[in-house]
Amino acid sequence: MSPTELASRYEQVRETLESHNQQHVLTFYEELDDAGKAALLDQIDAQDWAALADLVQQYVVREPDIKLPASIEPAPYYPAEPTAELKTKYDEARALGEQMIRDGKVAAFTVAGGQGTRLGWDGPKGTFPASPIENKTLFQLFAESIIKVRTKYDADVRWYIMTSPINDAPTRAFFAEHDNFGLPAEAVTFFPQGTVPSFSTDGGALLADKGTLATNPDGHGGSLLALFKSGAIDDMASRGVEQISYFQVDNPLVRCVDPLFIGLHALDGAEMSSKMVQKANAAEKVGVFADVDGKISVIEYSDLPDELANATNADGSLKFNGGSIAIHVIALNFVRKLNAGAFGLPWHRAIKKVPHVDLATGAAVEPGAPNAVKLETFVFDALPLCEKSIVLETIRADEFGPIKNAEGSDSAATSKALQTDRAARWLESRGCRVARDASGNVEAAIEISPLTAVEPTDLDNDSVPQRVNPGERVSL
Ligand code: UD2
Repeated sequence: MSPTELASRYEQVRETLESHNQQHVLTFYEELDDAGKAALLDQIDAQDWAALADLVQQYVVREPDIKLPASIEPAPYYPAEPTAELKTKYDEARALGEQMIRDGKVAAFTVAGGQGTRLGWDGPKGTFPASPIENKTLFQLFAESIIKVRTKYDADVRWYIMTSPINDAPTRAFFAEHDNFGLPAEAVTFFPQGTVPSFSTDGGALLADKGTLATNPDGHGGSLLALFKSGAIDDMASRGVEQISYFQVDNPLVRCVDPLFIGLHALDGAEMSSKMVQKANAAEKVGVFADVDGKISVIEYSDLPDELANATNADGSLKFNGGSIAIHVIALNFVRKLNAGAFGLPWHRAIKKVPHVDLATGAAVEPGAPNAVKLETFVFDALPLCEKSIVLETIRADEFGPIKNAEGSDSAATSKALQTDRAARWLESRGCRVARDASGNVEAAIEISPLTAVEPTDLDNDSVPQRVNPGERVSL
């Protein structure tokens, strides 16, 4: 770009920024070389500053008002174990789900764009070693589950992975380095999610360095936009995919592609469906499923008034018992529909530590305490936009053992114990005697590769040991 072109672009950009009171992001413009100047102008131009100005007013400079809907009831759900009346429907749903997988109508989809700050892992979260004996990474466990489904159903199941601009290159490199863990290269597609500027609490966009706006990924809700914008939806459609099996990168116990769940969702003609677990207790920090003005919704735990969180049924059980574990089936057509109009999920505000440049001195600031507002959208906010949505209960110990923290709850240690326990139960269901202590804890380490089994019935009797003794390490 010639100096005159650069100068005229600069003027346009400055005017736009001034009209939204964000001109400070050009403070160090003159210190940049021409390439740096052009890159900063490009980044600024790529933002919709008028829309951001609204967001700043609504979400950044003050806490948004939480409007509680008039009617909130617990959401209806399909129980994990079918009642007598539902037995036939579950059988039919499972058969339908299996047929859809065989017919290539289902794709697996992982949201892996998060920053994983809580875990303190230096790299994409999916590269974290997660399994109890073999130390397989989260990505390897999912890849092997998908390989198992592909072979079991002789099906072309594709895997789409949403990264962020920050972890896209290292994620792709990790897969390349490991030959996609045995999946054919064409079966794995990566695409980065969108980002939004991070703001100081007074509403000013922050600079990450003198020539770059500080930005953050736009939340897992951004997946519904990125699936479309990246061309992933068109790619899926060209292969005959109709349903997307959505899961998070942090849960090694997840059933990546579940025929029963997919089948129930399809049989009921749902647009986006969810799995739920019984909440561990009233105070557990998970969103709850609710029927809000006739629509299935997830209400964030922080938005659920205490009297509702603590409300009980006549038998003492929690009234709002359905915890959201972020496992969904999403119809391709629903993603298209969302993107056909003005796409809009509500934004959520989080106060986080964001390193930035001090505008007065140009020095880099590493904040010791949360200093900035990050805006994100949540995928479950699309649920109330569905014509039809179902919820299927799943057993926590079977399908939810996330790794979120370095220590304590939801850590690698708790997840590995849950993985071992599930493996033990699968072996026990096939007649194996597993050493357990008086409290029922497994006294050995057990790992069942997803290549061996993604459900207990995949285990063949010859490979199931007769017993697992205390202290043994058994890897199947
Ligand atoms: C989420 C849910 C919570 C419960 C829990 C289950 C929210 C607000 N809360 O909590 O209700 O269901 O999961 O484990 O969602 N991600 C992206 N891009 C982003 C942000 C996140 O891909 O911009 C991915 C991230 O890589 C991870 C997933 O979304 O796979 C969850 O992100 P999180 O760690 O922020 O969610 P968490 O644990 O607060």
